[in-house]
Amino acid sequence: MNISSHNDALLAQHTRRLDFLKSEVNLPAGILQKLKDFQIAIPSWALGTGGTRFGRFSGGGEPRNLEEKIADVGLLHALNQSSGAISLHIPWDIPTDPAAIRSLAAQHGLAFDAVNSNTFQDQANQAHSYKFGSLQNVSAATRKQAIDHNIEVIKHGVSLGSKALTVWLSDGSCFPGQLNFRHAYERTVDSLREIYAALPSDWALYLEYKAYEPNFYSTTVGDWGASYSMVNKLGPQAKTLVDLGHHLPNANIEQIVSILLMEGKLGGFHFNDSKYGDDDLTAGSIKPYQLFLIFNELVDGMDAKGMNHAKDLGWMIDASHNVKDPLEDLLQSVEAIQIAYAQALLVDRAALEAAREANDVVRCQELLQAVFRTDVRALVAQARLELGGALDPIALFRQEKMREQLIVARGAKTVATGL
Ligand code: RM4
Ligand code: MN
Ligand code: MN
Repeated sequence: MNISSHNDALLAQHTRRLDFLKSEVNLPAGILQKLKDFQIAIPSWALGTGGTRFGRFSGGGEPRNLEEKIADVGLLHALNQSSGAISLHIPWDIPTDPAAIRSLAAQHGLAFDAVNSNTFQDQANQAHSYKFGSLQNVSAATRKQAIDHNIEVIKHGVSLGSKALTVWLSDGSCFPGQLNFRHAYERTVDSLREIYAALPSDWALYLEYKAYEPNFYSTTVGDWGASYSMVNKLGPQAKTLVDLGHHLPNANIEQIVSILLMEGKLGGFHFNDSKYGDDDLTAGSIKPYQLFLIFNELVDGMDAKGMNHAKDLGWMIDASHNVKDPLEDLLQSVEAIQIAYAQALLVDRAALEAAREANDVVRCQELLQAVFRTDVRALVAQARLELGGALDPIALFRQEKMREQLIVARGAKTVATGL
């Protein structure tokens, strides 16, 4: 991959854009370093084409195993220098030889982010079915199987150097009357306590919530209130994970984020975007202003607590769909996240606070929207350039015919494990 000749060809145009941005806004000291430090984990299940329940249209050259998934994330990271971690879903991606997998990832400059358990599907040879739930199940044996699976996932994570377990439960009910809500909640908390007890002391447990799907009447961890109350019962290492697609329509996600962060219970993120539900579309593709407002709260809340932006929360993408090249899509998501983060760093917080104290609603909006309407792409590109990445990762991906090369190497009909 010839990054430097690609960058040389674009340098004059890039410099012009960056100079213009610098002439328009005051860049706060350290902003480039913050952008350079900010890494976003890529989910191992997003490297193949995502299907829907109606079909799946493979794009060809999909990774056939964990090694090839790591190579794909390595490719992304080489292009953008901002995708320095991979988040694994077990059992879709079991590391059979952890030492070899670890060293392969290290060769690509990648770390292992949170590991994800899966008790929303039955696996071959599984003794008990999750049809009626896992951690909430009325059967103690089924609950134990699900608990043991989560503990197994922690062990895989430990072998790779991960530091967090993400638990997303599809548990709930499809019809009124099917479930005793209190019993389901209590059983879930009791099961989570057993998983929590198996966490290494430097690990976190992220409990993700989701309003609906695959259950359509109730979800046991259905909103941030349910997750928050549960993680509070578990202990300090348990936190809530916010997946942007998991809310009911029009939910004020930035306010949820702000409160969880203030309470010290925000663990991390699954970035994606949506028009209707858990659509898992490219981050920033539908509601970029919302993404900016979320980052605005994140930066404000993290600074209020003196937190390290890059390290103190888990930043992950959780997107997967069926019409784009997954690698190009992930490059777009990472860039959208960085743009929102960069813009949030540009907000004049003192002026915003003063306007709030003066009840100057108009000025508040002006301050935020002035930043949102500033084109910071050159700044994000500069961070990439300084790290040795490509000025225009998608253009380079296409110029070098990377997908075509993957198809030659892996075949046109490969199907990655995942959704
Ligand atoms: C769920 C949730 C989880 C993800 C699965 C594949 O909707 O977002 O985080 O692991 O999908
Ligand atoms: Mn998710
Ligand atoms: Mn989801």
